[in-house]
Amino acid sequence: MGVVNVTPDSFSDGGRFLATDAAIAHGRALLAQGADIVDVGGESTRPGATRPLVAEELSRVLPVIEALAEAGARVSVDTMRAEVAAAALAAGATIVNDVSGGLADPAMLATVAARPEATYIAMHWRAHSDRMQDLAVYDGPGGVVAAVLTELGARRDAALAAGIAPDRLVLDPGLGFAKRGEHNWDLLTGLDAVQGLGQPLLVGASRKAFLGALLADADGAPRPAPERDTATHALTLLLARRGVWGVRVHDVRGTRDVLEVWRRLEGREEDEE
Ligand code: PMM
Repeated sequence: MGVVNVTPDSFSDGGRFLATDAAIAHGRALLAQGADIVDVGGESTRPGATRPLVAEELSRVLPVIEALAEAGARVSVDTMRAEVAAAALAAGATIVNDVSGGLADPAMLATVAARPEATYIAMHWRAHSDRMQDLAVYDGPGGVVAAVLTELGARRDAALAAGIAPDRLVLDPGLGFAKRGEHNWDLLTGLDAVQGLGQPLLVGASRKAFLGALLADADGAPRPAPERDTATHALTLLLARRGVWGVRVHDVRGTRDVLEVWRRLEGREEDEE
């Protein structure tokens, strides 16, 4: 899944793709590089970000979704708003990527369930970006993995109860959302447990701050976002081997390269068995 952020303040694109035409061109480029899905988002979720008005979010994402769907792409909309999800599905998106897992908008689950052909991605989330890092506390037994199992399991149950089909429901542990660095590493280590929730998993690690911290320079300054792709690719390989459904990434070309190598070797390992 390639990221198409149509926001003025997305940390990794620096707002370069705000203009509709630039976002469409970026989406097309990601498809040409081998993205299976392009994920179009009009709300930045970086820590501390403020929310755009609904009309603003709609005007950012709809023309981009329309153009990319028309070009034959499988398009997802990255939104927490039922109104935006409904409009995006009408404009040609087939996947709703909701980082709040239905918590931000009480109408979301029913809206997606009303479109049986749509796939829903429910991410683990605790609060909007302005206060999510205050809630990055996992003191209970089993730490962050146990908490995510309980909280994401509840979102799975709510989505299924709302009528979303089990084969249309994808879960996401929500790296970086109400999580500190160590929490993300714990979740990556405990991914098998999250897979135990019984739904396919999407993981979004691409260029996130915990990788910047891992790769900090000698003075402790984090590695800048655009220079975190090699680390992202290392994680992608591990995630692919664990059988995740998808990875949400900025660098599609490099991701494809990693997956080609993995598939080639995986084929040989099977041949040898
Ligand atoms: N991360 C971001 C935005 N949307 N969606 C899902 N499902 N999972 C994620 O981890 C995720 C997401 C934030 O990253 P960005 O600002 O680089 O787009």
